[in-house]
Amino acid sequence: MATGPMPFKILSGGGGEDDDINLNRPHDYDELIATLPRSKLNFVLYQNFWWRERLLLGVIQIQQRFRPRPTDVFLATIPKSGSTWLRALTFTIMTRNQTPLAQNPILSHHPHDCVVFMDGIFAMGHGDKLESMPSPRILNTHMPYSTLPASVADCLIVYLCRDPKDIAVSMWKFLDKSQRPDVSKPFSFDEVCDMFCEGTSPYGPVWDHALEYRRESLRRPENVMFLKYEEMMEKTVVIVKRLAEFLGCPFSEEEEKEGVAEEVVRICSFESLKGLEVNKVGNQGIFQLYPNSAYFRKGGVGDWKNYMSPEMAEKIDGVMKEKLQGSGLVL
Ligand code: PAP
Repeated sequence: MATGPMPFKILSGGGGEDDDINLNRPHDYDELIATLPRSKLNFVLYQNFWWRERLLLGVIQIQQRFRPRPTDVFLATIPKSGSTWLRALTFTIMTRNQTPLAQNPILSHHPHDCVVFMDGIFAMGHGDKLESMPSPRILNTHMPYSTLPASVADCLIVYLCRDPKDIAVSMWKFLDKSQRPDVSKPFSFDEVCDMFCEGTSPYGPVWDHALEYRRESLRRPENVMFLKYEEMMEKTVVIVKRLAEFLGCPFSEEEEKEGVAEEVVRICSFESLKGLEVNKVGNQGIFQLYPNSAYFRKGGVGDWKNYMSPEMAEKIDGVMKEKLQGSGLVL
């Protein structure tokens, strides 16, 4: 029997909007939702962070029912910070000895089918399916650290953050790709930028999200690794080697000689993944709302310059500077 991380296509054979009927809905869920403050763009405030309503149900179920295993690896991000890249790299690093690299499942499965989005699986009422996954499980989440079950402290967590200006553009462009007209472009680009400044972006405030994980990574560096998309772009091989060490599967001397880390980086690069047939066709995402290809838009740093006014960029930078003052973190 195969062990270790494996592709996990929970939606194989279909899946659509009707799948978000969650049969495990707590009886007082609607009452709770009705009491929560709402943002202008209709996100709800729960435990100091802003959530999409349909995903909050999954979050509450994770808090009530999910039992992390000490061998679990969590990949935590704010949406559009590079989770697809981090999932691909982590999965490939951890499975590199199960098959020759040229046959690694990352080349035949979408990265989101190799590493599941835990919050979405629970939101759909399929949380129990995670129980049958072999260890070590790799699980992606957007949940802030303080909202995860306390026992994740025993697990490994990799956090990836990104310049909020690039996140805003990425999110705006992503919404445009939705298969559902009422989801596509519900807000203007300026509204998206403003919600990052106000702290009401999904899973935000973006500064608190990053600060919580950063604090944990400073306190317990052996358990929590803190990464920045921009630094990963600059020195991918160096960071991939560090990531492998952190995950407990460092590249051996022989692998160093053979350039295995470099090959992992190449396989998981934006150009490589975007070019794969499996990532060009079909739909993805917990509610099958987005085409597989939507997760590979442009890749890279600084695309905000092509969309954002200098005034808006200054505004976002100013808010981040103020909120992160004294922390040593720059976003
Ligand atoms: P998610 O939150 O829906 O999972 P996520 O993968 O975090 O999305 O973010 C998508 C961004 O990562 C896209 O950025 P862009 O819109 O600025 O282009 C996407 O292009 C980028 N991305 C995807 N794969 C890679 C990769 N292999 N290397 C670098 N960037 C990538």
